[in-house]
Order: sequence, then C-alpha cells, then structure tokens
Amino acid sequence: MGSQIQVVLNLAAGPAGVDQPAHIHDGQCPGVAGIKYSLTSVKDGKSTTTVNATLDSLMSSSFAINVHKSGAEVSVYTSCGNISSIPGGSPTSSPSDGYN
Ligand SMILES: [Cu+2]
Repeated sequence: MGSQIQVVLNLAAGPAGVDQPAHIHDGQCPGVAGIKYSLTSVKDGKSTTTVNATLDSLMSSSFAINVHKSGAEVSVYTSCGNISSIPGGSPTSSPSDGYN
C-alpha cells in the first residue's frame, strides 16, 4: 500500500478469547531480537495491522513475525516466521492481486 503494508495473520486459533501479542521483530526465528513494529494482537488466530513500512524495507533486512502466548506469558513464543524466508523467495506482487 505505497508507504505502508497490511500485515494479515491467519493461524490456528489459540485459547478462545485470549489476546496473543504479535510483533515484527529484528532478527530471525527462533531467537528473535527486539521489537521493530507492533502488530494487532492475534485473537482466535487472526490479526490485521497496517504498518508504516514498505514491503521493500521489510524484505531488505532480517525481520521475523513473532506471536506470543498471551500478555501474561509474553516470553513464550507460539508462532514465528521469517519474513525473508517466505516460500518462493518473496511475496507475490502485482497490481492484479491487490499489491501495488
Ligand atoms: Cu514480539
């Protein structure tokens, strides 16, 4: 979305009604570093966030999306995915599928 990107997480649902913090962290899974961008907490497996970063900027360095067990157990990681290791090398990007 130009200078922004929409991040959509669709995971197997965690505990019902529990907000699971999610962030884009510096580094790579499983030993991610600090938080780079906060994402909307995952609830029932779903989260959508508009992030003030370009896709290119996220792909040009080492970042990972990390989901935490809960606010109380934020030190427990339940999901992690390296942004730079998306199967196929990079997300599909063409005007016809909504990315611009
Ligand atoms: Cu995090």
